[in-house]
Amino acid sequence: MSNPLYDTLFGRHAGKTTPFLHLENGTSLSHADFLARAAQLAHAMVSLGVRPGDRVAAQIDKSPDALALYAACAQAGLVFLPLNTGYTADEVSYFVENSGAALFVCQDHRRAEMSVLAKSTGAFLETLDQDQGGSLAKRADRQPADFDTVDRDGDDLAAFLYTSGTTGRSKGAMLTQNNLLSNAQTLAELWQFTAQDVLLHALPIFHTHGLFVAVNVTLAAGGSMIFLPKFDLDFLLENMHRATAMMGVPTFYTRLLEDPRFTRDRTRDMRVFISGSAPLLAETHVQFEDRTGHRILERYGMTETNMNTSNPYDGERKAGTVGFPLPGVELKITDPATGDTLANGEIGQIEVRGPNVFKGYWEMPEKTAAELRENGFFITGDLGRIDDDGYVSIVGRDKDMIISGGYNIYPKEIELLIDDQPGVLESAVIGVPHPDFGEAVLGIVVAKPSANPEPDQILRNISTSLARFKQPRALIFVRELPRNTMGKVQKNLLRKEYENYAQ
Ligand code: MCA
Ligand code: AMP
Repeated sequence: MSNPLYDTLFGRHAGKTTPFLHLENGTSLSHADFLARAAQLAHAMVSLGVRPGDRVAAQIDKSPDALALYAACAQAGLVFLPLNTGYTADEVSYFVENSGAALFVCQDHRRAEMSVLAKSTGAFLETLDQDQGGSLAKRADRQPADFDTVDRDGDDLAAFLYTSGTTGRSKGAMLTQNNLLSNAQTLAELWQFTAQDVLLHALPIFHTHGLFVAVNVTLAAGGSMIFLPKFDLDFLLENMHRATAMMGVPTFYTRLLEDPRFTRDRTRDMRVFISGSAPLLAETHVQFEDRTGHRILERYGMTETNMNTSNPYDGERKAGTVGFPLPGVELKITDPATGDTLANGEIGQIEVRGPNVFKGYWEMPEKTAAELRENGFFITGDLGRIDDDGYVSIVGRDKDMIISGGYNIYPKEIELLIDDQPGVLESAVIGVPHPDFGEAVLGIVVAKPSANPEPDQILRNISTSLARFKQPRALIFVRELPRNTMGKVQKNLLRKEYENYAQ
């Protein structure tokens, strides 16, 4: 009997009374208490009728219980499907319906709003809140604190994460136990994590970075985490001396650097700062080293593949690069037209293959076939090059995507909503440089002849269907969109024209 993901990341910490989570209020939760709670949550879900292989969608605030729900899913052989808390009910309904989730766990205050969608999809609806609140927590309180781990194979699904596409429809990336486990073990070893490490955890846990990198690496090494509900600059500054490592998106690092309280002295006890999810500007890398003496370790990953490359722990961390392919991961640069491998120094599409690469998109065989080659190489949609020392750089994207504060935003989804508004002929949504978020969303709109739509009204209308972080910061009306001879909108020209808009 075995369950590789649960046994390796969670089960082996059974009985440990040392702290696993250090909480904001000064208390801590031991490994043993955390696992007992996970077991109670596993029982609670099973008591509802949820069975191995079922999907559990969760749109819940970050808390020890939220993390225990992930462990509970692993233990009960359920497929965990975490969702951004910023998503509107419209957005969530697609994920719950498309995944065929058997259970949807939401924030307690949104129960009424979500009950319609749960009814229409047939999913059980439960709630979970911070401080062990919510109906699932109450159900769990009455359950035994140990649970017979469900047998799983490394190739069984462990998680679904939805990632948007250029067509505007989200795809459920199916991740297996082995995908998650192999990556966690590789990274823990590469970044030299040990049981003595204390990770400053301020990322959300509904995406790869906060959950499958930060949490899984800590679990693989047996370390602990200072577990914050969200990014909080003051808390980070005051508590950095208690930590040894931090993982963050570039916005974390630029925000720290903007604060004069962030000094070399505060980072004295830190071992490593890791960045990813969005490009880290070389100048941020340099400023960070000047201020603290630490060289940020940048790595590169995707929802479909977890992590692909990393700068070395020992050895040169080259600013502006994402380092080397991880041990066990093959990476090549290919010609987008022919698929042929290009020589070092040439720019092409990045393809990766390894135990980290997902199983495909849920119920989307054509999309899977278009991106995942039969030989196992996944076409990332990123453009890059490999230098003569073997360092990979990302130089652009083949896919039309904006990264704002580490969140990915697909313009098509927003354009479809704007184009539907009264008086709008068409639109193009672009990312422009933003000092805090890296990129900000801007909508360029063409009105129908003789129509005069109000930008604020359009923004209000689409806000009910779109998470706040995806909403354009502004709409700019133009007479027409620039197009090439094929009729395709030239977003590069728009990005150039409005490059200073958000600065
Ligand atoms: C918040 N807002 C945002 C964002 N976050 N707008 C655009 N982009 C964002 N990322 C909105 C808020 O709703 C608010 O709107 C306003 O901006 C100001 O909010 P603020 O308080 O400054 O923001 P915050 O709460 O401090 O959040 C910023 C943040 C957060 C800490 C950077 O977005 C964050 O934790 N990002 C991490 C994302 C992440 O984990 N990505 C990993 C994906 P209003 O105007 O109403 O006030 S995994 C991945 O990409 C791959 C696999 C990988 O390689 O890791
Ligand atoms: P996601 O859709 O959340 O999986 O986002 C993955 C995408 O984020 C990648 O395909 C890259 O475009 C981008 N990304 C992740 N890490 C980095 C990085 N270190 N530098 C530049 N882009 C990155």
